[in-house]
Amino acid sequence: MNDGGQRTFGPLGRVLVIIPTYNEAENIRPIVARVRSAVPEAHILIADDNSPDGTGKIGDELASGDESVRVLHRQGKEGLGAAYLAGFRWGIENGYGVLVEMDADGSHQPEELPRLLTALKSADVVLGSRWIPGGRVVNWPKYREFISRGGSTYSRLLLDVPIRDVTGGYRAFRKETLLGLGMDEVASQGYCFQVDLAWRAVKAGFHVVEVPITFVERERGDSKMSQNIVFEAFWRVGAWGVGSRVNRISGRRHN
Ligand SMILES: Nc1nc2c(ncn2[C@@H]2O[C@H](COP(=O)(O)OP(=O)(O)OP(=O)(O)O)[C@@H](O)[C@H]2O)c(=O)[nH]1
Ligand SMILES: [Mg+2]
Repeated sequence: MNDGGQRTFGPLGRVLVIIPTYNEAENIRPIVARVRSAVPEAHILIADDNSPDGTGKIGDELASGDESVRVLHRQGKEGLGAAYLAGFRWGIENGYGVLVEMDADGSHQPEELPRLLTALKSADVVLGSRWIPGGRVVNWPKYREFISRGGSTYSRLLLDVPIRDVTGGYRAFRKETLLGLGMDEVASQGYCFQVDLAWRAVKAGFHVVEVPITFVERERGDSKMSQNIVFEAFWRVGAWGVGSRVNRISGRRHN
């Protein structure tokens, strides 16, 4: 990972906050209002997977009254990773310089976004981190903390990434970072999607910075977290870790 010490970083450009949604009807209005007031100059893209509860329609209502809000209507539920990739592409095509990942359920507090954006002035990507000093979680049962901390430790050790919170989903990327990390080859979903992007950023030599955040457990609506998502992350990260070690060893033999 690049330490960023010698680098000069260009201006940030326009900011797009991408909010993926699936059945977040109760959450979408409050989260959009909070982003608008915390970072008024940022624009918002709601990436909705045709939520049966009408989240997309509420998004359209918000967009009709506010030029800064747009909705990307997707055909059906394809997972968080696919929604973010579509949002990143839309943002890059539409001239945004900074692409932010933020959940709809309030876990990622918009009021903390200015700190992430400030850090991005001298970084290629900024990760909101629960597991560095100053970071914390509010209202999480012990088992969630165990899965999250365990998943980060597992990924950090297997993939050799010097990041404390590898699975977190509150992030700010420069456009150039997304274009340089091989976004088009990303196929993973859920937590694994976040690990995948972080690992790619490190491997590509980008300067990755963690900023402490307070993660607040969702108060309204249902979680889309599932055992499958945890399991996917477990086996994919395991396979990547083994694969990269085998490559390193066979590379050494051939040199
Ligand atoms: N577009 C889209 N968004 C999704 C999909 N799955 C989850 N999301 C959104 O991704 C964000 C994170 O999902 P959550 O259910 O909050 O996952 P989580 O934070 O691991 O689980 P909780 O802690 O229980 O909230 C939320 O804004 C969801 O609405 C999906 O398939 N498509
Ligand atoms: Mg959540």
